[in-house]
Amino acid sequence: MTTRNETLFERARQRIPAGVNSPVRAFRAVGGTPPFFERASGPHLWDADGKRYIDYVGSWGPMVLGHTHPQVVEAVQAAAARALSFGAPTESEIELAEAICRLMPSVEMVRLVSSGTEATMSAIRLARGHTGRNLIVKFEGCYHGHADSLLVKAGSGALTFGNPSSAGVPPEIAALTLVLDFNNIDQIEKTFAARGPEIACVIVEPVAGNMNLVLPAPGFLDSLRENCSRHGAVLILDEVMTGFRVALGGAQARYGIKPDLTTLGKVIGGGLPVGAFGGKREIMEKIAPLGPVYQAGTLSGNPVAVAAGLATLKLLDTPGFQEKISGVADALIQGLKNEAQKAGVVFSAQSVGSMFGLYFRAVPPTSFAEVMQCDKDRFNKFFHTMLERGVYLAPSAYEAGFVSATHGTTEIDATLAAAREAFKA
Ligand code: KE4
Repeated sequence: MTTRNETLFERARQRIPAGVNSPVRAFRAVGGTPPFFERASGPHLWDADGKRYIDYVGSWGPMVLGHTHPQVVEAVQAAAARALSFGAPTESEIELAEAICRLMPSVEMVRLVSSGTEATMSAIRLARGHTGRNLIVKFEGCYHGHADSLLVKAGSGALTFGNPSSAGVPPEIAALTLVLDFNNIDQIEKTFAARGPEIACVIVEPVAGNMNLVLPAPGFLDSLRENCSRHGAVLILDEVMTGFRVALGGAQARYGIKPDLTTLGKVIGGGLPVGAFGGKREIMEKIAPLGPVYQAGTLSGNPVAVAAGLATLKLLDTPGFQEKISGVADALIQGLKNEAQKAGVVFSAQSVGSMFGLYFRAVPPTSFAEVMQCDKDRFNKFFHTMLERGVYLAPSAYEAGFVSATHGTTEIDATLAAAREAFKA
């Protein structure tokens, strides 16, 4: 019998490439038909066939409060009733900028945009404009959105030129991106020693969440900070995913690193399209119309999206919130490790704040190469067994997972019951 999800997927593929508006949603990493969701509430999603899932994707990070939080929905409805968009300044944009600067003191000034990609693309251009240099450094396995300069990977290794990891990226552009190995301090030292004066910026996910979850090794972020300072390069922490998730002040607060620029997204829009880049005043003042680096956006600071973001940040900034949500992620991780051990499955897991990583590998990976050693096929089988049992994990072995403030013992117990079956499958 054809399910409604299958019918919708077939129809979607007629008019939308692979039937989706973002590649990972097509389930090509795990196979099968993606559920088409119709509504969400708290920790739950319901698909077109009326099936309920416990959600550990959370729209890839934004839904930290849980879905359709009443105060966020109310703020959005009130804003929408006043105006959908002005394309002109509003007080609410000032309030969101002030909130970001208060929660992330390294951010002295901030510009709102409409996606994480816009934020990182603009931050890279700003770093190049500020330094007058062209080379940028990123790390293999880190994802910063789909701007040309950032869709680059290489045979990783110090001083390796980037190769396009997407058609349509001119080799001349990719060649300006150096790709190093995440957590490899030696490569950073060597790269800066050889080419420091040419490097405009380093951009890094301070906790990697796009090659599954990989924590920064001791000294890794410090090495980036020291080398950027010594050579006059801009350190950009891409906190689109980690911002307000691994700690209220983001990874920069958790690990005590002061970046020159920070990029944000996801949580600061509460599920609506908001991104941001910000940091040192002397750098941010190079942005148009103050300075020579151009950047713009029709819907930047959109009042309805800003209302969702403001309401979300206000609710996040309450005593005990981070401790509670981190505790739930930890309970999930410990429970899954126990179930895997009882089933004799080679499995590891870890969490940081409300983000978590699951690995079919004996110990959590500390590098891209180790992530590649995880048993992808075993994950895919686990993923589908969990999906059948109403647990929606990220549809890829190379993505992090997220809990929300609405995930409680009921959801964790149900997840572990499903995992008990999935580990045996
Ligand atoms: P967006 O352009 O998708 O809003 O943000 C790009 C981005 C930038 N930086 C980091 C650290 C990110 O994680 C992202 C986007 N993350 C992916 C999830 N792995 C979004 C999901 C998708 O691409 O559909």
